[in-house]
Amino acid sequence: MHRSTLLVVITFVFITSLAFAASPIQERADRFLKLANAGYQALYRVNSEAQWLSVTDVTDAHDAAAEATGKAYAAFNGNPAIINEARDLLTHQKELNEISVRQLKQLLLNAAEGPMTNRELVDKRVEAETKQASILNSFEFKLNGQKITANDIDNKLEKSTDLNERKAVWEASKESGPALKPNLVVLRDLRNGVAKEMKYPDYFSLEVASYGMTTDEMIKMLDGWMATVRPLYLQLHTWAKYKLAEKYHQPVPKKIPAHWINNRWSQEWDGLVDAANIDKYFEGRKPEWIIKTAEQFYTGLGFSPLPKTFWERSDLYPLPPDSKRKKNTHASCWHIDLENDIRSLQSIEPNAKWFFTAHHELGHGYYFKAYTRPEVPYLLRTGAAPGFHEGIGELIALASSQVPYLQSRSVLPADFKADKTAFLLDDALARSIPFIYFSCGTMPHWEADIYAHNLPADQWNARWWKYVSDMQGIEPPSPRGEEFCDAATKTHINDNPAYYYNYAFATVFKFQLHDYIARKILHQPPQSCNYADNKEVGAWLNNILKKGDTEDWRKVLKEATGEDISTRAMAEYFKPLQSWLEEQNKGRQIGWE
Ligand code: X8Z
Ligand code: ZN
Repeated sequence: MHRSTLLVVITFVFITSLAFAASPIQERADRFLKLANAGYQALYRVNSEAQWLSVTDVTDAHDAAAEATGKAYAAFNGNPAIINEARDLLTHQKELNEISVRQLKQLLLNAAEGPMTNRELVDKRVEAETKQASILNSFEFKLNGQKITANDIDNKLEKSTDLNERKAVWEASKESGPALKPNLVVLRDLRNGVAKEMKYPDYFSLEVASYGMTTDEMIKMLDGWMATVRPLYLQLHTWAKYKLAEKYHQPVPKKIPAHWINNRWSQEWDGLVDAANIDKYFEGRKPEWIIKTAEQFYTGLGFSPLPKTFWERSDLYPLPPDSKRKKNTHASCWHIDLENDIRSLQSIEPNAKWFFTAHHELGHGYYFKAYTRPEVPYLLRTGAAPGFHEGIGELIALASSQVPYLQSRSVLPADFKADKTAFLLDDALARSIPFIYFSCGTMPHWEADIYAHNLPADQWNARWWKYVSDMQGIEPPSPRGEEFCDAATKTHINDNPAYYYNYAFATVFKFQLHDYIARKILHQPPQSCNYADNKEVGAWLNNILKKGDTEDWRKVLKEATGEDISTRAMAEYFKPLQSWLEEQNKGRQIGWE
């Protein structure tokens, strides 16, 4: 080789190695993040184990353990050394790769849940959180002095046509509110306190920061979604109240009394469409069959079976009536160690509602599984946004409710003739449109009021019912004073604060994903299609899931569907209903104003 050529080659090698060698700042970040990830995963596991025990078997000893590990978890995540190093490295953001920047930001979000710059405050928060969970998870509902489970409440509201009985059951379901309120008032200040310690204006703002949004931006997005589907909601509301008035032999009211609706919070309006009621097809089936069929949904798409430990460690079925054990009755799915220890907590009974819920919960489980890979650091083993996690669950719940799928799994007979309008109407009522007004309206507005706007505690129930009334068009069976705290009867208000708008996001998002899958992959009508055993659908979904939180949620959504977040797909899905409802509602007073 000629000498000058050699010189050129050496210079080239030198320059390229400089370009590819990590900068000192990147090296510092890599070393720091390696340690931070290891510590985070270790404490996450220890804490999750203790939290799991405390919600599946509520005892003083389990509460004490959960409180201790909660403090240890915060002591690591909120350690000033971690906060300072993450902040300092972020001042060099431009010199760092994207995945490092995302981890550093996540470290600061985690720290803000328990910043040890104010240890006393953090300890108090952990203690109050543990206490609230314990009250919630061990609360015993009573009807006429007799113990009644949450499933029994739901089943009674599903079946009873006696309005006096319905009112009594509905009122019984609100009894947990007064028990939960005093400590929720304490928690409001403690949650705001930790957020403020890290310079967030309030706790609601800290939670929406996962979307890169402010409280006002989030509320504006939610209000926008409500506005776009309002004409359809007003038609559905009108149709439903006439239907219910007929069912209960009552005059047609302006707003719908809450105890007329099967759901305790009127969040979903199940059981209004007889021709779409498929509960009878679940009678006599085993709860085990429900969860196995849900797993089969995912394995059919090409995902691997759930780990053996899922079946050994999950807590999936209701407790026997004489059981001394107390457990949380709301469904959830847990990534205990951010590796392969995945568990679900449910109380599955053989009905349609639990069938869809089981599909939803495994959506979380399969999301965990997909991003559990070396390329995704522990700190980013979460959804691209929290609403993505809920959205995947909701997408599969939607897919699991469609007639061709139910037929392919022999839930419905092969010759079942579906009344398409009835099923679409039930889809809207039971899984989508009224839910938008609860999840975009009542819940986030009320929580923004208590956290961001410091609503005095003696106005909490009045404000709750103002939103239920104005936004959902629902009224309580009789006046509800401040001796009640009806918001606190909703699980998430206690143990998943400032989170519920994620289900609103999930609802809008699920229709976008579903629309893409139905039209572009399956070439079937979105209102009636079948994902069963389609590997292409699985591969497409896996592309979203496997990323975890390594990329911005807007980019992930756009790359997958070509769209930004919007109600377009949801509105198109239900378009055939609008004119049908207008026809049915001819001559009726629309809405409640
Ligand atoms: O809480 C849930 C899931 C657990 S992540 C069962 N959902 C919301 C609720 O029940 O209020 C699913 C949809 C709405
Ligand atoms: Zn969920």
